[in-house]
Amino acid sequence: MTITITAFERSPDRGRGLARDMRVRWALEEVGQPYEVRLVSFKEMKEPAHLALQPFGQIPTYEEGDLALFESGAIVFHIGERHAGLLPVDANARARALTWMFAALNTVETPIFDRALVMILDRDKPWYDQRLSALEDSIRKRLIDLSRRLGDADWLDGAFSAGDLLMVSVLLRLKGSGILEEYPNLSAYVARGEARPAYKRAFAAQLAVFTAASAG
Ligand SMILES: N[C@@H](CCC(=O)N[C@@H](CS)C(=O)NCC(=O)O)C(=O)O
Repeated sequence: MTITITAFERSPDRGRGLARDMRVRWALEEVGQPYEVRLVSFKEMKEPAHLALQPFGQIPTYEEGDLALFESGAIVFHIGERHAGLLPVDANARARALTWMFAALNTVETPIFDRALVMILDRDKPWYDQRLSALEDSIRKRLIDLSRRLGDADWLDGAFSAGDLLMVSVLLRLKGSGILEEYPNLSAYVARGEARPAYKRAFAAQLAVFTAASAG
């Protein structure tokens, strides 16, 4: 059955691979599943056809036969459940991988994404510097703990899993900010994720969309 995901017709990140279709592309590449991409404009994302798939009018979505999913974490989990390569077979190890998926999305992504939003939307506000600094403090709190837990391991819990895929995806938004670079083992962790062939294929595919949109 064909898998179809949605992605931005023209990603605001200009092909840096930060939009959340990237993590779904990466998961599909890790498990070797071919997929098609339906590109949507900001206008189309808020129209009934897309809202039927994604109630909040966002990307990514995932369709496979009569199954339609939204939420990048749920999609990555589904891919991991259906195909070998992203979730351990051992039940306890699988539960721990799921825990890291939630940790990435609930605990680590939240302040990182809030910082990105504030930097885009609130630069002209009188409280901008204070808010940015508070968010960066919250991020550092998370990174200190994550860095300590990772230590000198390659991945968070044994072999690479969907937990690492999401954690690396979330941390990538900080690359080049100077904050991630304060934690050399986390920088190296992110680089290990980016070095995976599946990541590279996914990144190239999303970049090709941006390049084509810019040329057109
Ligand atoms: N929690 C959702 C967030 C989805 C999300 O924020 N998507 C962004 C792109 S990365 C989007 O569609 N933004 C446009 C909008 O919200 O209007 C997920 O993980 O799938």
